[in-house]
Amino acid sequence: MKKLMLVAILAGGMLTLSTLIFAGEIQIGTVQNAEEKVPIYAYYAYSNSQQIYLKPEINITHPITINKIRFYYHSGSNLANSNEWTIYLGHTSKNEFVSGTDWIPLTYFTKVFEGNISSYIPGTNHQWMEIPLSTTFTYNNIDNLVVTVDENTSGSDNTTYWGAFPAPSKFPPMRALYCISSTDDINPLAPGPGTRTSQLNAIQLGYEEIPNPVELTSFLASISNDCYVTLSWTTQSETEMSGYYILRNNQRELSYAQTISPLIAATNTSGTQIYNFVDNELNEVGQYFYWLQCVNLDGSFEFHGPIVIYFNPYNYETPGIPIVTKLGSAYPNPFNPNVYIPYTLGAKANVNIQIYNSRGQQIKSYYLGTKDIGHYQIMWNGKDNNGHYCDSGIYYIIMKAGEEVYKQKAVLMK
Ligand SMILES: [Ca+2]
Repeated sequence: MKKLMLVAILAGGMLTLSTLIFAGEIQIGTVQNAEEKVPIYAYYAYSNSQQIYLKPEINITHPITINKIRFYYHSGSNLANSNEWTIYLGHTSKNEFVSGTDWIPLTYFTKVFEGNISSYIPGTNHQWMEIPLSTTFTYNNIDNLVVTVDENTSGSDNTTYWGAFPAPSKFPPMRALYCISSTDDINPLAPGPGTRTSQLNAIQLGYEEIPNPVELTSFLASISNDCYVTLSWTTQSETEMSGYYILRNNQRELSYAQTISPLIAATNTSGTQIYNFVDNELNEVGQYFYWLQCVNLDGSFEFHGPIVIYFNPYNYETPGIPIVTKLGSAYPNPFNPNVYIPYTLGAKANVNIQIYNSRGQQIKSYYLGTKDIGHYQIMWNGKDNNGHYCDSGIYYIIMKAGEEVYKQKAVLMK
């Protein structure tokens, strides 16, 4: 059983996914006017419209996956001849339509609804009309949003009004464009010349909850007696998770941190799950930063951390835990040409350290004399007793403390 010598806990305590997304609704625009032309112009047999909603109006902090749209049904007919709608959502960098032919091509739009909206018409005036989308659309929260509605039922209805904004101004930006036909069903891919208006529909967008793939409740690092760093993390629920990677850097900089673990497979259990990964590659004294990468099945991922530890295997002073005599792991390993050899003494002892090559020849000796209880290290400069640099290869480090003998090895790699 390893005793924990040091525990570093992430500042801030409990972690949750930074991109946690809840189901929600947003409204764009406040109903100020009654507008007959958009999204559909019921007084004419066929109509088609595009409206641009600006990113600041949408005013969200992260991308959302839209799954319903509501238009404000102000007043008018039951749309008996205006009920076959096709709705497209898309992105644009445009802020307005500069002419009656400045349609935004539907090439990259998503057809989110196609069908009869009769059942969605509110029973009374001045209500929101909710249309559930058959295909969701993820708004990127970078561009502006375009809503296109194409009406395909032959015949016309009495004028029908929709809630709109803003209040009229003298030089309003023209962010809506519509066209009508009394005879021909309009092709939304090539609508023909239309008319611009500054009156946009007030709309509401519903967006779906994206299940939180993992809830992480802790991410800890500890250093054991044998100088290994153990990273452990606890999850409360996992769905659609592929697994985890541990990354490390000696600076607080994720962009060039090194991935030091294989993919540690997730269990995808709903209960508490504890994971551990042991980093046994540290050998240089210093600060180390660790990150946990959570990888979802779809390949998307999140980083957590960093947590920081100070690694100094030669300077443990833990009250109540007696230190034992041992020869520590040489570092760095492989080395060239200098290598540090740590050791601790649990009792006062006469200490010698000898270094042997792979042929069993003693090539370097340190007669260190009598030492008190404590932590020590020596540095070997890679030279033999004659002052010559040694060749690449495995070297055995033998420490004699009193009557006890301890052994380690290190690789000189030039
Ligand atoms: Ca019609």
